[in-house]
Amino acid sequence: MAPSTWCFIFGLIPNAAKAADEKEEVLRTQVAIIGAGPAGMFLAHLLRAEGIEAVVIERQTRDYVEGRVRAGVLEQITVSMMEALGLSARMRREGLVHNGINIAVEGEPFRIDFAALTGGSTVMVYGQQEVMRDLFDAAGPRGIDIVWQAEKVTPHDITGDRPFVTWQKDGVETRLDCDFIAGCDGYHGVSRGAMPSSVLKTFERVYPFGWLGLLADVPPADEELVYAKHSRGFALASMRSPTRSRYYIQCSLDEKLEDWPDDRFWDEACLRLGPTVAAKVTRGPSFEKSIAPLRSSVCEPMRHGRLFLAGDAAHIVPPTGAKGLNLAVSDVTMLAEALVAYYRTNSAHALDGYSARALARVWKAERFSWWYTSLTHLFADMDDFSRRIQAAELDYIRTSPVAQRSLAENYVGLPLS
Ligand code: RFL
Ligand code: PHB
Repeated sequence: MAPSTWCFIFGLIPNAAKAADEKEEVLRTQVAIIGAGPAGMFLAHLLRAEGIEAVVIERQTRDYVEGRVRAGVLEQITVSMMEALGLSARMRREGLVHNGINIAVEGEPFRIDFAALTGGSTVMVYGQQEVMRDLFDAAGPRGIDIVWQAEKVTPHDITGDRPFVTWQKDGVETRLDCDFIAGCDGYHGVSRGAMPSSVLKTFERVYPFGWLGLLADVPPADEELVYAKHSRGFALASMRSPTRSRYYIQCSLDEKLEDWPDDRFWDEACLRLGPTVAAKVTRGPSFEKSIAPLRSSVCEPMRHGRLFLAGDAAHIVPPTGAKGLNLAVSDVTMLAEALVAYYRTNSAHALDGYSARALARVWKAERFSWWYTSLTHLFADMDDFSRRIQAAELDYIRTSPVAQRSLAENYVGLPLS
């Protein structure tokens, strides 16, 4: 690891107790951040901007993290965060500001006008891959330390005064002493599991279907996203740029990618989007195809001792509401504020309030994502009554500005309170 990478380290103490052939180094920082996804990297930038030392420890390579095709829609708070951190130049050039979305019900589209319904709020279509590239590109010049390909990353002594994180890399075991640990390691990370089961409570809904997604270098069907509720299942026409489209269709969980050649995917997506939208769909060869399961999950509390969880490590939403990345941003905004207050005033008051404050916003996004999923997907156990209720609710949204306003307010993102 380059010496400059470790500009924040107070001490490098070889451990004499280890056997001669076992190497160990001991380092120190203020905040150890586990995971270099959106939560970990936004937190690292926020702390760096306030002069707080942090080290990010990531299990994968930069290429792997940057290559994952995930979120596409940024709420206003995420756009503002990119701006406040001085990371918005490319987003402003290449991102697409969207004033609304379309919802197609059994092939008939109608529009939700966010700007008109919310007093001017919009969302930004700018892929998570682009956000990660901007965060990583600026990390080096700003002196943000990232350890890539760290194995066996483990948080220790989280309820004591001196927590630390250990990992292995290139045959060297490293111990990072710190004041706090931020668990930003996603749904499959180690941080949540470090909290005792007697403390942690998980609330969960697993949906009996997934999303089959496709990326292709073809122009989008519409200037805005089209969410489709169809008796064959949900579909979504999204985009990454004026020349790159992202489509999804609801699928069963045991679906196999090899059973979905491009032609079959395009036929099914067009059927569900309906004739008006299908007439504008440009088909083309896919260069990425994947299936994602859908889940709603929240763990409480989001803090135990000196370990703080943020982003997918603490909660998962189904992608229907486009909230996952944005929730990671709101969590770390609150966590960074609390850490700054601690280091400035020596008061733990804001840190003590972090979990409750973050969860209040998380649960509202969970509610919206669950509701929007229930509204637009086909559930195998739906009886005729449920189908009629779903149709009535969609018609209510189509015809009521009051109902549209609530959808719009939640989609563009609730304020941080
Ligand atoms: P991440 O992105 O999972 O990053 C966690 C990082 O931690 C690393 N890690 C470890 N590092 C060290 N040691 C360990 N033991 C580790 N275990 C894991 C991982 O390698 C990874 O780099 O979590 P984070 O930062 O909380 O960010 C969450 C978002 O990535 C996620 O919520 C969004 O992608 C969700 N999402 C969407 N969110 C939106 O806001 N808008 C959208 O339009 C949107 N669309 C989507 C989505 C997610 C999707 N999928 C595939 C789940 C569409 C899809 C299809
Ligand atoms: C995407 O473009 O990947 C996307 C957009 C909106 C969603 C989910 C995913 O609700």
